[in-house]
Amino acid sequence: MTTMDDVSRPSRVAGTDEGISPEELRLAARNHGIPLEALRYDVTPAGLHYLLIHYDIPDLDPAVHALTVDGAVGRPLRLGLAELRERPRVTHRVTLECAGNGRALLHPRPVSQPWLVEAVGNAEWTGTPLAPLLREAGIAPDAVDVVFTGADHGVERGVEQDYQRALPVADALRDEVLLAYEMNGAPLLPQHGAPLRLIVPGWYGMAHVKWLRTISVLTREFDGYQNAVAYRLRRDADDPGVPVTRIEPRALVRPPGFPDFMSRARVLRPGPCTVDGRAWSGHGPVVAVEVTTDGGASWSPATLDPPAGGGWSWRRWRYEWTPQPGRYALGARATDASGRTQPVEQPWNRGGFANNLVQRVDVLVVAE
Ligand SMILES: Nc1nc2c(c(=O)[nH]1)N[C@H]1C(S)=C(S)[C@@H](COP(=O)(O)O)O[C@H]1N2
Ligand SMILES: [Mo]
Repeated sequence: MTTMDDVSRPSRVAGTDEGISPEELRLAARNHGIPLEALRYDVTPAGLHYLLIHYDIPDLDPAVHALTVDGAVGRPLRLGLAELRERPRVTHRVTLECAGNGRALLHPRPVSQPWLVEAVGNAEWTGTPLAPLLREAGIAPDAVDVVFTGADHGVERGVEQDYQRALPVADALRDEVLLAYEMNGAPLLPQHGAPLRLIVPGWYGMAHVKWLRTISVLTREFDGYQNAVAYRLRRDADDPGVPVTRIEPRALVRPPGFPDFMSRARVLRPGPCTVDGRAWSGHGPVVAVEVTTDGGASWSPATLDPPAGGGWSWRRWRYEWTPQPGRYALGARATDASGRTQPVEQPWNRGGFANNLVQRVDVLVVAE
């Protein structure tokens, strides 16, 4: 008998010397990262924002698309896009990062979308706040989880499913959670969830359900695949693990100079140079960034630009550097208001989530 297991791969960690497979390459060609030079923009242009799609982009018609709110509510709702657009309208600038960012740099490497460090973007999301809608629907006092279902469908490790993620009710009711229909002032693009998606500022990407069609309130904990199986920090396959939630602090360097085509190593002329980048955290604002030019042996403080765009947006940092000819390994390390910072040892887990190990940018400073 043929079953879905014949096409669907189990979760796996690569062998010691195993390179990226054609299957991982195919995922990487669909799901692109931000080009690191685009860290120059405070608001990431939509086409340069990273992208992650588990299955296919669904074929949705905004003219007929409707959002259903059901489950443990007094008054189930059904709203079209026009009705959602008539509701109170807010815009939040939000840094979105995939929980798998950094995965392909882990040793051993969990086999999945092979991100290096580029699965991030900072966009302006416009929509209507979720909490008033849940209150209008009469959310039950004993509600536990709120489940968000996308219109995309697939199979993952043998489990056929719609893409679904739940939030604990207290998180779903936070003021900043949005039902978004615009990105950077334009209607959502198909790949970013058109015509409607969830935005959960501060949380890793998997919570921001795209192509949103149903919101269901549960009086028990949701046990769907993306919450109970996929997005958990586990030491090994038998470990029940803990859920992946908020974004760990990270700083990225906008690579200075110009790149070599194949190695992407940077070439720079000697003399004064402003090294800059962006830093963010979902656990509180970034309060400090330090820079290394020697692969982490020594650190110097960077200057933080004043916060721009509200508390959910990344922050620019800069560092004045006057290198002599030679080889350098640049990196930056963010610390947030909760005291979290970036590790110097990789934070390994079986899914390859939340790896916020300090980035390494190799720079060759050449004599004039
Ligand atoms: N319906 C649906 N929503 C989804 C996904 C998906 O595959 N299907 N991917 C999630 C993941 S893992 C991430 S990181 C973000 C990526 O959002 P972006 O592609 O707009 O950057 O969308 C999330 N929302
Ligand atoms: Mo993701």
